[in-house]
Amino acid sequence: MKNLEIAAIFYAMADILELQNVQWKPIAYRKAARSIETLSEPIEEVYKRGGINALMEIPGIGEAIAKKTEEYLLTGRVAEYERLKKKIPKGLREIMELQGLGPKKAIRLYKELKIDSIDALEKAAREGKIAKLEGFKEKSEKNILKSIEMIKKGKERIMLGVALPIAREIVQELKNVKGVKRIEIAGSVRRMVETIGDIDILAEIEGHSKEVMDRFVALQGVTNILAKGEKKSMVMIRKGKYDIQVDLRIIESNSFGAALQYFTGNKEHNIELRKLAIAKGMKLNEYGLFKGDKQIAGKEEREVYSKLGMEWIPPELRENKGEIQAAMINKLPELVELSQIKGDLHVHTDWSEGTASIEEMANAAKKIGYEYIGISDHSKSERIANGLDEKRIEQQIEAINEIRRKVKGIKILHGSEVSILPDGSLDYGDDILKRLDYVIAAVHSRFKSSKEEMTKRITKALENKYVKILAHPTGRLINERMPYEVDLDRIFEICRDRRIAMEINSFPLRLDLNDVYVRKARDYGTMLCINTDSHAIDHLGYMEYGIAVARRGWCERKNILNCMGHEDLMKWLE
Ligand code: DGT
Ligand code: CA
Ligand code: CA
Repeated sequence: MKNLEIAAIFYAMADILELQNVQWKPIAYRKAARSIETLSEPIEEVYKRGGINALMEIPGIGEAIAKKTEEYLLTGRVAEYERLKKKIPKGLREIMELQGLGPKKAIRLYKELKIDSIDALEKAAREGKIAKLEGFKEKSEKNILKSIEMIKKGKERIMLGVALPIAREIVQELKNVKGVKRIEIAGSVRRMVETIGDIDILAEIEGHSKEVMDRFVALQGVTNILAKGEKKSMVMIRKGKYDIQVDLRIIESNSFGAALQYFTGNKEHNIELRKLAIAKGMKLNEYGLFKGDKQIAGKEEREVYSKLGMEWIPPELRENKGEIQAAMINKLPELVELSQIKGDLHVHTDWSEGTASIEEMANAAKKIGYEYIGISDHSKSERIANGLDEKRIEQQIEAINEIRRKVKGIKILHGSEVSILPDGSLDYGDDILKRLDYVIAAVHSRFKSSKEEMTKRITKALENKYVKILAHPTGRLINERMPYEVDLDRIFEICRDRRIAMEINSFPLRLDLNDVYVRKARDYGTMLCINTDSHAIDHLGYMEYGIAVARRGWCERKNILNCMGHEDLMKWLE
């Protein structure tokens, strides 16, 4: 429902107009905004029912505002608002759009503290000036700093789900250039970090590097050549709205393994290895492992680790978080692998907001080689997502029974992504829940609740015996929305004790739980479940990103619910 979005725009327009000392209009916009935000039905429904005339029946909405509302519903923006935004300082506009602050407070900061840029805002927040204003608290100061940090990061770091395909495409393209013997992705992409600063690629060339460098700087999407040399070139590549830097280094055959190790990082891991080498009377750098002047390893990465006296360490673990110590005593975990996944339990279809039918999804999962797929559309309060009310989910039960008869070779489970309502109750009664194979509980609203409230809310939902999975447990969207506050340690314990799996949501924008929390959950002995949250057939392939998170969280097969075969899974669900 778009009520709050539209109200926010009218509030913002009122604020800007007020800032420009325009009379009356601000009052009218505020009145409309208040009226829209307290409307009991989605404004898009009102519009569908009777167009502009129906909108004008809403108290406080005249023709002009009704037209702007229509414009927003049809195009997702209000031109007048965009125009107004241009009239105020750019910095102030950025501040107005800052998450958790909003236009009203931004304008007060501008008027009362002359804050007209993100930098000025950051400074004021750090100096504690904001908390002193009426209506602002220390907590708002902290939130402001968090949001600033996030947009600063967001401007430079790109989701793994965007960077990895770009990196692979480049490698694929350059692989075929004459003379290329080895070519590998290094850096954070190889470690499968959730966001990427730049892409690092290493290549070994027979003969001269000119041809590969020429091809590299002429790749599709290159907008800027930052450097072009025999040994190293750097370019900026644009894909859609993303700009990312790519570095290509040419490495000698004898050093390729050492360079791959060095440029995979991370830095802390490298520093620790180098210290270890020194302690053993050796020297480690990007050219090799040396004893005196003699190179004792360097051609292959595995040699570097083995000559240092340890197992080869999977790139996902290379963060200096205990992996070196574990590798030295042969105690690295046997990390879970994509091929061990037996099914996907969080999948949407065209019954709610997905684009494919149940049958199409099931067939696609079968093609991947899964034993089972769990259909889990939205519950009734997710109205924008076309969530299923009781009647429709009853119909879906029938439909799935039908499809089970038709589609052989894969088990179709019937689940539901049931919203956890603000009071912690679930969006369906037990009479519906008990008829499903499993229930995924999920928070989709009121993200700004206090930690206590949110913990209480989720805890209550987890008391329902039909809940088997807690979806995207922190609600964060990478570079877009902060995680909500919740006592995760408490939730890890409850889920462990009640045998509820916590989701590793593989959707690239989510990756929720993240690697750090996954490792914690694993240490608690809490079961995890890697799901894609697919809204289309293509999305089933996101499983790879969830696997990366699980691996970075030190998970083995036994920690992951959907590594179970169908029979074991059904027992577990009981
Ligand atoms: P990113 O690009 O921010 O996502 O992260 P990385 O890890 O790809 O970092 P990047 O591109 O700056 O450097 C690639 C790798 O090169 C890094 O993971 C470790 C290595 N490296 C870079 N600078 C240093 C350094 O000063 N010391 C050591 N030991 N290694 C370094
Ligand atoms: Ca990098
Ligand atoms: Ca780099």
